[in-house]
Amino acid sequence: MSRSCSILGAPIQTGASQPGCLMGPASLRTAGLGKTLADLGWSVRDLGDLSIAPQQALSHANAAIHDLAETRAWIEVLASAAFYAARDHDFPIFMGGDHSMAAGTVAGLARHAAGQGRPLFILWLDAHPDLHTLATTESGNLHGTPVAYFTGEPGFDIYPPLSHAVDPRNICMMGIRSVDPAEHELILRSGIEVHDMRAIDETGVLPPLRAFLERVRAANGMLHLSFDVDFLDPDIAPAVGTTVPGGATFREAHLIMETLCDSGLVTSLDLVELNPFLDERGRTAKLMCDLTASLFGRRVLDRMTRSY
Ligand code: 6HN
Ligand code: MN
Ligand code: MN
Ligand code: MN
Repeated sequence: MSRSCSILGAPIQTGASQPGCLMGPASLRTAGLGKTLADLGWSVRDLGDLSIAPQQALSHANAAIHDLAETRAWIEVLASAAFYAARDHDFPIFMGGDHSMAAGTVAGLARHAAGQGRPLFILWLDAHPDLHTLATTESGNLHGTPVAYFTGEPGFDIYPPLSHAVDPRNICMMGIRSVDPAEHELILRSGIEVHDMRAIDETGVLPPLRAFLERVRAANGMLHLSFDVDFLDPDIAPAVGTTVPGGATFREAHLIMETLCDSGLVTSLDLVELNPFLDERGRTAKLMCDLTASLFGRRVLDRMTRSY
């Protein structure tokens, strides 16, 4: 029997400063994400797009924060939808939408994992650690906050209550190259494993990835991949509002996805921050589809031995 995956759209853009991410799910569908996975032998169910009701404005002591009520509502619907998608499918995919949505998807997945009696691990591919609290964000863009929220940092009383926090030691970040001072402090304090681009330059992607996968396997963990488009170098992935030079190359990104596929350990995926308004003839959407295909089993040649 083929394994089942679901694709669910979250057209949220209130966590970002620039509009456009709300078109992300439509762009990924147009690039053929569902068919690509079906062609690889997966049974694919498109669950459509989520939405939120109109919200009354919420204010916060940090006046920089914008669209708090809408983003909070998205997190709430996503946490519930992610829990059920993980219950009903082997491999749920969440199509963003800006990265604030990971506050919801990871919260729901952590609840699902706890119900299975398994720890949840997170592989965070991003130029940014997204580790601001509501008190420390200076931009007020809530896509900079999901990791602080789902690891149970204080100061998120206005977000939906978190049923199960993720242990910071179960998080591995790769591709990081833009860190604000408050985030830096939290990295040092929390024990999150962070491989910045300098580390990737020095070792390549495989040694840190393999070491992390060993930890996931040893703990019988579930593994969620949260893939922010800006992990990639802007030269190959221009459709993102927060470009930072010096990102992952085409082959580094594919090698990560191929290695994750070989490991068989990944259980869910966020594809976030795609802003189709900034794309060039759909190339970023197509690249994200191709990278997902590598994660779901597309390969040039079969290997005799698995060597993740
Ligand atoms: N993302 N650290 C910056 C901020 O505004 O807090 C950038 C956040 C980027 C968030 O790319 O998902
Ligand atoms: Mn499941
Ligand atoms: Mn991000
Ligand atoms: Mn980012």
